[in-house]
Amino acid sequence: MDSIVLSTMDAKCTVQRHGAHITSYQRNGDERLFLSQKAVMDGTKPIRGGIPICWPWFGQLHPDIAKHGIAHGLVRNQLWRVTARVTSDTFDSVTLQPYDTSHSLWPNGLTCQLKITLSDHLAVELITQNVGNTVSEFTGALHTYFAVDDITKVHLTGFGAPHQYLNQLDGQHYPTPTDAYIFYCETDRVHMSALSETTIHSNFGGNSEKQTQIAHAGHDSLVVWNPWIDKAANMSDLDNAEYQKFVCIETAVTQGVTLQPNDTHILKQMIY
Ligand code: TA6
Repeated sequence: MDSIVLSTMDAKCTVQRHGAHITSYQRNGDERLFLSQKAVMDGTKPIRGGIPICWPWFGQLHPDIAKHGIAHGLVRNQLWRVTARVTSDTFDSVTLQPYDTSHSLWPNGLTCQLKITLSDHLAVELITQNVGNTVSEFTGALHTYFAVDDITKVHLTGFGAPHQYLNQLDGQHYPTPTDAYIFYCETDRVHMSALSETTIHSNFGGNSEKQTQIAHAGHDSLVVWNPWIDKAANMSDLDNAEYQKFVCIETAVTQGVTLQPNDTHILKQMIY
């Protein structure tokens, strides 16, 4: 698969041109992202793991989803081309945009770019511009799969500010947990809040606790997902036991962004 490798003194990031899909981010040799051993890497389907780009809609949010059934939009399963490549002694960056904008469901007048910058952190920016002359809207997400050693030894912080989350499993809204945010079953939650910093604590309480800090911007929601045992067993591109090895923390716009002509929106996730 055609890929680009960004590198600095102590970090490396691999981006597949298929889907502009980041499949690896290593800092001091420590892999921060999960990539399924069964990920399909021949360009015939979205890659399971890394950072799928969900645009111009998140999940099932397109109004005609029942007709087309395409989850997570039009760009994660197509080839992107490099439009810029800038390197200095402190950062390495690449910008890409999708080749095929001809789909009938592509929003009028909107363009999409992904800018990836590796420095002392990894910054991923999904840039939407309205180059048309009518109002247009979209939803989307940076659907990041973070690597963990054991999902049952993970807890999340940064979700404490009082807000509601939508449980996508039953369609109901709940207050966000006030006790430790841990995982013990299938979890699929859209936190309706622009929380700006979250942390994944792996091997929580153990002597090898690891923290992954994530900053979010341009979002209206954070999505937290783990398929757990049964759903993982029904995913052909995920080994049955691999659900234990990741948690998705997704910087998202799920409430809809309306762009006036000449407006620009940036959805940004920073991984430290
Ligand atoms: O972000 C959570 C979610 O919408 C889940 O409902 C689940 O469908 C997941 O994304 C993965 O979706 P995918 O189409 O990549 O299998």
